[in-house]
Amino acid sequence: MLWPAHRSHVCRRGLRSISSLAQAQAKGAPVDVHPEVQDALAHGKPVVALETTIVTHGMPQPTNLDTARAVEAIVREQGAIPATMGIIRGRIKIGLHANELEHLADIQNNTGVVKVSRRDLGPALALQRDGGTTCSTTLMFAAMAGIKVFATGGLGGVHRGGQSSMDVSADLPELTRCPVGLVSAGVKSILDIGRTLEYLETLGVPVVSYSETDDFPAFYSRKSGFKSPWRVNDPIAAANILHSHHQLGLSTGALFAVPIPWEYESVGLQLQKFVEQAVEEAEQQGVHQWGKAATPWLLKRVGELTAGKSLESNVALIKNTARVGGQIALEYARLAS
Ligand code: PSU
Ligand code: MN
Repeated sequence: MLWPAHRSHVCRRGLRSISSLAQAQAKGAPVDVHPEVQDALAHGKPVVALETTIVTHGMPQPTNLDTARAVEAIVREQGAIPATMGIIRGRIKIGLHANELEHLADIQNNTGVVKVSRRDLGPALALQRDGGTTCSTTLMFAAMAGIKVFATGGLGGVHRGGQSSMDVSADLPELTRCPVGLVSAGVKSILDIGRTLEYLETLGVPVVSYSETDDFPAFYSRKSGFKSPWRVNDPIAAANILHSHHQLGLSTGALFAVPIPWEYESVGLQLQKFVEQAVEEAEQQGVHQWGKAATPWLLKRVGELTAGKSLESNVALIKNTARVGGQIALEYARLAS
């Protein structure tokens, strides 16, 4: 029996991640869209969403701000408009002004700035906090605005021991609710990469290596030892995958895993033993009790142990994902027009 139209509507509403921008704004939600982003969305121009937890909690100063600006510039060079997300005094910003980005980059050493994932959103807005958006909230704001591509360094995942600690990033289920292509250099080997891929399969999220091989990359290095179920190697094919989701009304996004450029591969292999050391130290110190502080601590510790080498690789891989993200956004805009 066919479901009455209103039933399927209710059903879809139940699954939806977040209101559309127009609906949220009609209810007076504190959301501001950068005029340049607004113009691009209104005219079907390509837009790439960017996150800010990497700015507020993922990288030290001044590399955090330098990288955020460089990544915006790379997106522009591809012909797309960057929409760097953030929360400023309890307002969602879809596209930060230059001074707002500087503000978020500046306050990371103070206590004021919060790492905001889905569960933190209501409190951060109501209490008028400043916040960096994780992949989960960046996906939500992209979906809200109708942005189809999001570029970042590393997606969160299942932490080592996550099968008992249940420390699984809110980034993963968010990919089931936001029809957005997330372009990252895979997930970091501070995580349990195998279980992260298993979980994405359970959630029904396609994982696609953006590469000449189907190796799933491990952030600092091009291979994790695991394979992606799918592989593409050009922006048109990637955009077609997103377009298929759109045509079917699928609520799921897709993960495009772009390996770090070749010249960083040998450094990446050297970094691996320090990643293992940081994970061991975290376990000894009781990482499970730290909640959302676990990932920033691990990133910082790997940076210290590698005397900044990991940071150089991190900057290189995010510039690379921004380039690919810009190209995919361009092709998607052509398909959708
Ligand atoms: N991985 C990185 N750098 C980062 C992050 C992940 O290599 O800065 C950030 C991203 O914003 C990601 C978040 O969404 O950490 C995941 O945190 P958690 O593991 O607490 O869910
Ligand atoms: Mn966690």
